[in-house]
Amino acid sequence: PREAMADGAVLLRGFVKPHESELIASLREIVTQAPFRRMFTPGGHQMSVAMTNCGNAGWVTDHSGYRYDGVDPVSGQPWLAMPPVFRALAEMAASDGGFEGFSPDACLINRYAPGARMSLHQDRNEIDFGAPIVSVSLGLPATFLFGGPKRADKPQRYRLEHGDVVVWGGPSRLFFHGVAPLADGDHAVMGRQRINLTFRKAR
Ligand code: MD3
Ligand code: FE
Repeated sequence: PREAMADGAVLLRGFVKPHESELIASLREIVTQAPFRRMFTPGGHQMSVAMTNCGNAGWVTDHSGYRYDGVDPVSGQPWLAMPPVFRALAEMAASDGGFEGFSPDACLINRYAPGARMSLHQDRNEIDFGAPIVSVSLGLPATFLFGGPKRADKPQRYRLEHGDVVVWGGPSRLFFHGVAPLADGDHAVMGRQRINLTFRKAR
C-alpha cells in the first residue's frame, strides 16, 4: 500500500512491520549506549522530544546551534554504527519511493512521550537536498503535519502508525512539517511512546 502525499513524498504503510522485532532489538542496543536526551535549541528552549542517533553523523543542538557531529556530546564517544537492518530498510524504502541509490550516513532517533510535539520547521542542515529523507514510525500513532514550501502554507494532517514509513524527496524535501502533541495511549509493543527513526544523508 503506497500513498502519494505530494510530489516526491510517498507513504508506505506497514513497510517495516515484517522486521519490527529485529528493528526494536537494534534500537535497544543503540539507546543503551547513547540514551535519549532532551536537547536545547540555540534559543535556549528545551525540546519536548528526546533524541539520540546512530551512524557516522548525529544531529545535535545546543546553545551554539544545530549541526551534525560524529561524536555524542554526552559520552564523548562516536555514535554506534547504523545497524544493517536500519540501513537495509531505509534503502529499500527509498527505492520504493523512487529514490534509487540512497545511502544515509545519519539516523536521528526521536522519542515522543505523551504531550511531546515538534513545531513546524524545515530540515536544512544537510549538505545535499537532492537526497531524500526516510522516516520510520514506531509505537503510538501521531498526527503528522505536512505543510508546503512556505511557513504560512496550511498543513495537511496524516496519522502515522506503528510500522509506517514515509519517503520525502524532490520538491517536498524542503517542505515545512511537524508533529502534533502526542496523545496518550499504550502501544502493545512499544508502550507509552512513539519513536521515529529519520534517515538522512547529512554530509
Ligand atoms: C517532510 N521528525 O526530526 S519525520 C525531524 O516524526 C522531524 O519525528 C518528525 O521532522 C518526527 O526533523 C517527522 C518525517 C520528516 C522528516 C523530514 C522531512 C518529514 C519531512 C523533510 C521534509 C518534509
Ligand atoms: Fe524535520
